[in-house]
Amino acid sequence: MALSNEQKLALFTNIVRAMTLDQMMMRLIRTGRLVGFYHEGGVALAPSVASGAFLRKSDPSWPHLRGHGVAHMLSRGVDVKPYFAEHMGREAGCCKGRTSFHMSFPEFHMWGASGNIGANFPLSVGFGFAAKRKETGQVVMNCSGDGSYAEGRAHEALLMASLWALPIVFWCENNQMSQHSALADVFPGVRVSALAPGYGIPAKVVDGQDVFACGEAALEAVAHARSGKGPYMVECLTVRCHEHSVGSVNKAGVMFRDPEQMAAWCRDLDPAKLAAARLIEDGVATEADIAEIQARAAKEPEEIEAFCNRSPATPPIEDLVKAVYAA
Ligand SMILES: Cc1ncc(C[n+]2csc(CCOP(=O)(O)OP(=O)(O)O)c2C)c(N)n1
Repeated sequence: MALSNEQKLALFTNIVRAMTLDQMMMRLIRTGRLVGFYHEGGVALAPSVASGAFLRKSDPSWPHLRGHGVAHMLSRGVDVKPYFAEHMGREAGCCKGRTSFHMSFPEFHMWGASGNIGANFPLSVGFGFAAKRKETGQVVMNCSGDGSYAEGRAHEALLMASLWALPIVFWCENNQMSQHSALADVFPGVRVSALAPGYGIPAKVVDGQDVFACGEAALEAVAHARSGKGPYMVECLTVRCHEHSVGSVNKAGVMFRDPEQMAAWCRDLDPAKLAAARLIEDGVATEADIAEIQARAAKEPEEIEAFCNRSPATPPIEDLVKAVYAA
């Protein structure tokens, strides 16, 4: 399915915003202002930005953990300021700054990425079943990494979604790593989407560095599921050009992957740069248009940080214990 110029510009705007905010998170954690740890998105955010671009507000979706789902949230039009405030331990946070990064946005039917990787698969089946039974017309967007597909519940979900022809998009953001394990070491076969035909589910593999290819796949997958034809799988092939997370203890200082290879990916596979070149080449935008979009995105971190800083941090102990139900 072809994208309109307007849709391409929206995808481009959001990949620039997502990558800018990802770097903001990295600055926050490196300067001790972000509580906990952060899973850098880097050059792997194009699939995330496309995932929610063609959903309706009432469609349930699950972000993937990478980049803490910010790119998924932007794609759905969520205001991410309270989410940043939550990360910074501020009262203005989604949960008054008392938690971590597993936040839900019920108004958008966007549910928190679970700390339990793969937990969304059975829940997607539940949402899909309800949508079909109640004839709501909703589509469920089940985002995950490749890691979840090594779990039994992902396979049960694929089977049930197919048997009952549920309106679910299985959106796999495959960076070929799960934490410190390479996909090739834990997964038989070359492609996660090779599972789909076995379950009778149509599937598509796309270049995860190409935000427009990801967008076209999202458009097609959502239209398929919405039309009552059952589930659809999209595998977006991307890379992780840094270690799994920042902020967790690494006493041994071990690097699990080749730093030179990762630096080359960061340099050569930047989806925002690739998309900008395409927009200019195809006459969809001028250099000045691109610069304007980049300048607007560059201002966002300041606005978000000002919002967070206006809100008090570190509540008194009496207030903190009010949120503790058992100890
Ligand atoms: C059930 C479960 N097993 C293990 C973990 C530890 N863990 C956290 S993130 C992660 C990697 C997940 O890989 P993938 O879904 O491919 O996402 P990626 O980090 O590569 O973006 C793992 C194994 C967990 N959180 N939950």
